[in-house]
Amino acid sequence: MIKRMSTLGPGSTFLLLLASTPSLAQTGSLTYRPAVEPAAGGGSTVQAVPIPSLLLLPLAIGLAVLGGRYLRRQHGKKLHGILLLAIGTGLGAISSMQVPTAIAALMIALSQPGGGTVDIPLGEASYTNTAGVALAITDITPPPACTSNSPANECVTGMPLPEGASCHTDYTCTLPEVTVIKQADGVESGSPTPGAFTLARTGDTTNPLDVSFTLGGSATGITGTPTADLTDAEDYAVDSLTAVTIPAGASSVDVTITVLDDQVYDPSETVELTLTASAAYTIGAESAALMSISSEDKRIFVTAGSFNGDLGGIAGADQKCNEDANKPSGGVYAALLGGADRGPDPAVDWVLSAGTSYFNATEDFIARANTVAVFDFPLNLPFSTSSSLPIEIWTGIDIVSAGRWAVAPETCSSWSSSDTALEGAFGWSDLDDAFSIRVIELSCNVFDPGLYCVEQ
Ligand SMILES: [Ca+2]
Ligand SMILES: [Ca+2]
Ligand SMILES: [Ca+2]
Repeated sequence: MIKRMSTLGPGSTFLLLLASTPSLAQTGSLTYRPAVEPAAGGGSTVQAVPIPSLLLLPLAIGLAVLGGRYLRRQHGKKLHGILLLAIGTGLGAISSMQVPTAIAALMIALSQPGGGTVDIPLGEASYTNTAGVALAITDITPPPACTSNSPANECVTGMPLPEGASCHTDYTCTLPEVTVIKQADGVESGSPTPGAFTLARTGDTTNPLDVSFTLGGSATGITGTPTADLTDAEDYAVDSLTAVTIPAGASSVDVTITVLDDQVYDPSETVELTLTASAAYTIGAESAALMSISSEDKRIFVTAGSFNGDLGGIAGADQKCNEDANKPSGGVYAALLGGADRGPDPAVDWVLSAGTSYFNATEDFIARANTVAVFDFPLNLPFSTSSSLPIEIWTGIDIVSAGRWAVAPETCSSWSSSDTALEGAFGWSDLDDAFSIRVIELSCNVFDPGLYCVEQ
């Protein structure tokens, strides 16, 4: 019987091709070098490796055919024929039982006489010294996060491997499981608050792990530098729209959603991160996460209706706003008025909010309220550019100084009187300077001013 493999058969060539095919899964490595001369009296004996069962199959067929021919010859030696047929059939049976095992194990040749390194794949593998010289294994690096199943004749560091000898590895690995959660929502404002997703993995952290994803939701992300005038398609910046690497030594990584402060009316948008499948990991139950990007975007419109100074008080003015034909759909509105129970300084039931961006009825940017919740001038756009809407607007506001507003003395008795002897302060809606809030006063019986209505 052949005790050691001296050459590799045709079936082995096929298996070696498999072994050299790049694998998506993780691998370890086996390093070998020429063996040093064993010390006198030393040197261990390596167990002979049985001929691989794959090689038994052609041998069995050959013997069986030969046996058959003997039997067919009239003058043939029947005993020889029967013996050969029986041996061939027996080997064939053994071979067929062992073939699945043989195919399951990858066969890897250690073919470099000067030494080298080969991959250790997952599952079973055998390594055969085909270098023509005695070898020794100098290093075994298992595939990360894998457990050895301790096969017979396992390859170990320091093991001598005489010419033709083989050893084996068998590793079982568990793929990491990746999940995603929302860490924080984003807020668009003068000083935007970034949002974040956290992607986490289970298991070994020796190596970095590339994780793929898609970003959806109503908000639109960009990489790189945003344009100067941010468009509706530039809601946030992110390092990559498709992937992130969990670094070596870390079990999680954050994907930061850097909210961009635009002048686009987009009061509430969403970002959804969905994990994408990979051969390098499995995806856990938390496979997607949803983030909101809230913004302080609000609208201001000029009423289609026009009124004298008796608005029914502040509450009546608010009601006129919410019932007005020019009110955009959605939202609750309050009248921008100074009165006995509404004003900017001190803030009493004040309708503007510091840092909030305001947009007109067609969602064009008017201005951002400053830190004391009033507007600096000039505005980006007047409150109204429509000639069909009232130009004069009741306000009851004084511009005390730049950036500081107060309730004017003229408020038509806090907007409850149309007495011709009383007056109300007003502004012009088609101007972008301080006159948009305060020009002079009108008698309270004048009936054609409108109102500024602010979304709350
Ligand atoms: Ca957008
Ligand atoms: Ca936006
Ligand atoms: Ca916005």
